[in-house]
Amino acid sequence: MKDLYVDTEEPICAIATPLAPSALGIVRFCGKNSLQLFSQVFSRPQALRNTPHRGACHGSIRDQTGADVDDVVVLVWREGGGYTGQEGGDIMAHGNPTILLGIVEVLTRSGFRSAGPGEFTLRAFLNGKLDLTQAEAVDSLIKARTTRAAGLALKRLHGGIRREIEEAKQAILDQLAQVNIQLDYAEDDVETMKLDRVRLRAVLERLESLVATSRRGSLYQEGLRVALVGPVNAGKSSLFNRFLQEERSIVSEEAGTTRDFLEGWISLEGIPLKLFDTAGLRETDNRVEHEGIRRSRDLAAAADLVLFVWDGLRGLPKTEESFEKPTIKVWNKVDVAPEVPETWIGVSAKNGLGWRDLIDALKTKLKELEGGGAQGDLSLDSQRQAELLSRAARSLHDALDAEDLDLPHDMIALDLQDALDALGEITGEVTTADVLNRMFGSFCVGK
Ligand SMILES: Nc1nc2c(ncn2[C@@H]2O[C@H](COP(=O)(O)OP(=O)(O)OP(=O)(O)O)[C@@H](O)[C@H]2O)c(=O)[nH]1
Ligand SMILES: [Mg+2]
Repeated sequence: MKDLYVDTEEPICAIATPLAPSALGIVRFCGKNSLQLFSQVFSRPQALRNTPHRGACHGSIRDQTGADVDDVVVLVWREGGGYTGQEGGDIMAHGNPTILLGIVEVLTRSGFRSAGPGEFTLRAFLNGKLDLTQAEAVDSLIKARTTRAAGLALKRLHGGIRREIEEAKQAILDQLAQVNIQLDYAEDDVETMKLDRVRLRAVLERLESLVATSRRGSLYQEGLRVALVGPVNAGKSSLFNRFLQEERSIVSEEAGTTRDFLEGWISLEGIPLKLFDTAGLRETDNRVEHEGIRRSRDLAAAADLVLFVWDGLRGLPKTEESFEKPTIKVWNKVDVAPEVPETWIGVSAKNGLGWRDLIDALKTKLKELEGGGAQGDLSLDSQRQAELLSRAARSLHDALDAEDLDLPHDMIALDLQDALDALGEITGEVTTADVLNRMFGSFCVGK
């Protein structure tokens, strides 16, 4: 990937909306003197230059031959304001992909560079508009698949994680200052200081419970992979269709109908679930079906949760297959096979009987998978944050242990400093270009 960290003031532009016919499409730009630069291809340069921060200016964009490309409204951002903190604008054009690409071409001809992924947000970060937890929240917000996931991301965007970290940092910093005083006056006969263990333990608990929310974070952000697995004709495709509320997968009384797997997203309690309908398991000489069955087993192995679907008409299975994954055993066709054995959930994919029970069983499993972390609505969604928080917690532990063992104060100081560094990396006070490149490289272009 291209290094994003090159020139952070250079005028850049990008299409910020999907390339599909729509009422409006937005091309955004920012950078040093970008309004002046843009005014050269705008039909009303003077009016644009006079437009105040957050003001709108109507006009048209012209190509190098002077031909109009589109009538647009430009929202103007002055330096210090806007998303990035740099001067720039959002060009609201007609949402025709050809027009939007045409506008970008006009801009790049006149001195703008096409922005890389996340480059606007990178600039917002570098200009102090966002810290890294908020920048990551922006990405999560854009990619969230359910309203609940979006709500959690918005909490982070509003600084939920940052505040937690700041509080922890303050407490650690206070203690480090005390230890340093002790170090500076080591020869003098000052009273030996003790760490405020109650306060530091409270901080440690907060950090650890934040780490524990990361499971929930990734659950909401990435969703859960749920595989419908079972013998042929058990009703996997029928269940899949009922979950999706559409006739997506072919259902037939013929055994071995589904060969390739199908996937579809649903939302349960705000958690996105990616469902897989798979080929029925049985012994077969057919090579295509055999390959399908191999894929079914792979999907079950890679899933977070398996719905093992069984045809109740066949009576209890002689041997129970284990997928070494959290599994819900579904006794399908309960409309014609009403004797549901213990530990099974009886449903009818055909008429919806028992559906509530299946959903409840799913919800219970989701709760288990969501894990601990009683931090209200806060959740970490990035592995990066979770790793750094764990490191901070470990160092804090070490500092407390060092005191228990009567180790010298400079050892305690080192541990406290490392905890601070880790926390600083989370918010982005200390980062490297490498970290930034990696992080922003996965963003959408135009954000
Ligand atoms: N009575 C009854 N029939 C059902 C029910 N669910 C599915 N069936 C029937 O069972 C047959 C097989 O259903 P499918 O959904 O295609 O089963 P499958 O597990 O996807 O089968 P393969 O793709 O061949 O592995 C069809 O004839 C369905 O109409 C149910 O709850 N009750
Ligand atoms: Mg099927």
